Amino acid sequence: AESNGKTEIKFQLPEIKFTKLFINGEFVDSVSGKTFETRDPRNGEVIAEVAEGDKEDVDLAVKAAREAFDHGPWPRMSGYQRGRIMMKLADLIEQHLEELAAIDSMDAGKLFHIGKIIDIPGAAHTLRYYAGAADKIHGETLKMSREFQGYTLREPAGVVGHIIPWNFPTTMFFAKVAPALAAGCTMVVKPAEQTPLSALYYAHLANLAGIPEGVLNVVSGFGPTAGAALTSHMDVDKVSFTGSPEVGRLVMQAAATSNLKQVSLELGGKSPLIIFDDADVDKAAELALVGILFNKGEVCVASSRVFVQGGIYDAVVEKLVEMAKNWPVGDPFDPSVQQGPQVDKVQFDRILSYIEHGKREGATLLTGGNPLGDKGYYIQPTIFADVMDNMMIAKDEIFGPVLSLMKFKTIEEGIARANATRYGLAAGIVTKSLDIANTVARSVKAGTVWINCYFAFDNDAAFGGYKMSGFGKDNGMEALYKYTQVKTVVTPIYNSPW
Ligand code: TXE
Repeated sequence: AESNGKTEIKFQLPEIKFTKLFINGEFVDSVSGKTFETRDPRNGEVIAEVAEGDKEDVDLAVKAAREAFDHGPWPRMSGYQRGRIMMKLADLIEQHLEELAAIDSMDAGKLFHIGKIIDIPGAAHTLRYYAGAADKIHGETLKMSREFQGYTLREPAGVVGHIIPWNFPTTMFFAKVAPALAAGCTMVVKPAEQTPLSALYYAHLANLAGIPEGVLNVVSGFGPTAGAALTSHMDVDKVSFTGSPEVGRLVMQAAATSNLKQVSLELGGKSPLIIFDDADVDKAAELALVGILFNKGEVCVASSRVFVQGGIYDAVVEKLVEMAKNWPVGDPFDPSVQQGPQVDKVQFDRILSYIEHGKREGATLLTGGNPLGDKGYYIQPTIFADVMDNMMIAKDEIFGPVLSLMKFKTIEEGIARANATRYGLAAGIVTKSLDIANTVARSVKAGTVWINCYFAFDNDAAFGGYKMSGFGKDNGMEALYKYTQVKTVVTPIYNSPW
């Protein structure tokens, strides 16, 4: 298919049913009565008016979560019971699969056919993974001196604030909510202002599944108001944040100047994919291209810096450019399309300005570089070559379909340049050599390393950053433990034989 970005597919869009805040088991208007618009990035048109939560609404939501934590059934019921309710929520999500995938496509410009097989079923899987873990949260028996015996309890962390971004509205919602639910926490979720719709729908489904009132509250609204109120709240015990490094700093500051709440941050990246001379050219080019274009480059682990060793540089570049030119961009409801519109005008303009920077800084534009069509926020797959490590396009997270290509000679050079970034979220290695793969995997400073694959996520695979990509993991048992706190209990022991 030709890249076009013009055709808008006729698709029966779902009716938007949930646009109010969900607090203490009920959908309510914001205290101020204010609403904000959420728009369809295919055409910039308003989809719905959504309740705009602010400090007063966050206060009410935190109060409900506090009450549910201190006196409600959720932290007190057995892990097995919590797990059963979470399983029910997973079933409900699958029953509404098409509708939910369509909502994220309208709200975020995500591919409908991918949403149906990855994002939405993935949310159900995540819930089931943590549901199964809810009755297996163990402490340890401690090896203390003969006079004492001790053990640890893993208790729920308390009231949690989750602040989530717009690139994976469903995946991020459950990556944070599911382990926190399993641990027995209660919570307030602040979805991104660009994509509040599926989060509000999940509040409804959670209610249907039997999650008690006050356990899962959703307050839609903006970052500096609703988000900041959550991070500086004296009665929130922990904040889990995914977003930009700039806001990550504000989250830590707010935690520091309020009640020193625990914080975990996932702040994006500038992930290297390092392709060695012995790699299969077609496979390497495909990994590099999908690595940057999946979800239109709005991916925190996007392979935005591709390092290719001198011996196969020309061959990989030729293949990459050919594939990029034929990459189908267009309406996310079209099943033949691989790239939809950027989430909003702000991101669209930001990406285009980075492309201009790249040109001005002297990188060679091999393909793309322009918007597509006359409506909506579509951008051509864009590849720059001759990118120097100190150029802005090599340093900043662009969060769009823009790839920077770099040529390297030795393994040492590849490792050093891959690590020459303030970020450290993920890295990819393409090689047939076990020695190279092992050496690079251990040398690269990143929270996830993919060898001869990319985007290989799993509920069981802990995910999070090194360096300025943040700290604290999503996924895996690590994420479950993140929502617990460890208590050590000690008793004296008399006449121990050992
Ligand atoms: O992020 P923000 P933006 C990166 C990506 C992108 C850039 C800017 O490079 O281009 O950040 O995106 C909430 N207190 N990532 O501006 O503002 C906000 O409402 C509390 C990478 O959209 O960080 C939203 O819910 N919360 C990233 C969330 O923070 C605040 C995903 C993220 O928005 C707040 C998204 C405040 N003061 C962007 N200000 C990833 N790691 O995948 C904003 N928010």
